[in-house]
Amino acid sequence: MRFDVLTLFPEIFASYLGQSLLRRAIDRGLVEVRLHDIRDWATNKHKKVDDRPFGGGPGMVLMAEPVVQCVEAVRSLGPEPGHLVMLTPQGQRLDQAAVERLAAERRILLLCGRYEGFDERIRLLLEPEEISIGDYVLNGGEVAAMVVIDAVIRLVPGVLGDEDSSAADSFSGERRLLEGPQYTRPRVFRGLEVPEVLLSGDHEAIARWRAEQAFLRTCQRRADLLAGRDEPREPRTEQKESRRTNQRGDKLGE
Ligand code: JDK
Repeated sequence: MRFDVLTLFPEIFASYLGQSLLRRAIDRGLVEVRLHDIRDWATNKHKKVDDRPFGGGPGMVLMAEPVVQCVEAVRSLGPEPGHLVMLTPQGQRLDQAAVERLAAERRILLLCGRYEGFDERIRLLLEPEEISIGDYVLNGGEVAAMVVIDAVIRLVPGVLGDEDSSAADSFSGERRLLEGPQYTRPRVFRGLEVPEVLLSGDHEAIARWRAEQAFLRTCQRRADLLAGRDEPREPRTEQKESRRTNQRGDKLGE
């Protein structure tokens, strides 16, 4: 999987790319990330890449020329043009289904903007897929691009040490439920004990308990994820009630 990141701030990516999981994936040739400075394609003598919006208004707009030139040049660097993704608050929300779709690409170009956004002609000429990572305003596309890379590379075979763990993720595979509680040593911490069933060695009972806990936690926190599923949903009043219970089903004091 190859990523080409087009940005005015390539240095933002350095520490993320040096992180061990990604470093190992890059060293093993599973993932490749190339950084391209959009400013290198500025044609004016001051290397200016932003300008005031026509019609007036606050802030500056990223100019079409350096961006379009940069995308065209970067596309021609590889054997295939690649799938162009523009990070923007106006895009389709990133979810695990979108991540899975992106993971099927061989080459992805991630276009990161700055200022108050992109000159519209960038969209009209390049027809990128526009992706938002959530309904809040970042200062630019770089952090969103790292989110996309981070989520996608988990699905690249061999990137995670354990081949199974990405398939078992909260939002991967068939389940699409939140995960239930997990515990590791010690068995008792500050008086809080690990649920008995997890120590029982009864693998069927453990699987049943985990499935229940995952369903319960999803009902309590993200009932929206259960919409359109076959399982019966709890009525509203019971849902409200279950917010005040802990994972064992005990009432919490108020
Ligand atoms: C790319 C620049 C900053 C964008 C306009 C918005 C209401 C008008 C600043 N998921 C997500 N969130 N944010 C981004 C993202 C932000 C970006 C860029 C991606 C490029 N910015 C920006 C738009 C505005 N402003 C709030 C008033 C201001 C992706």
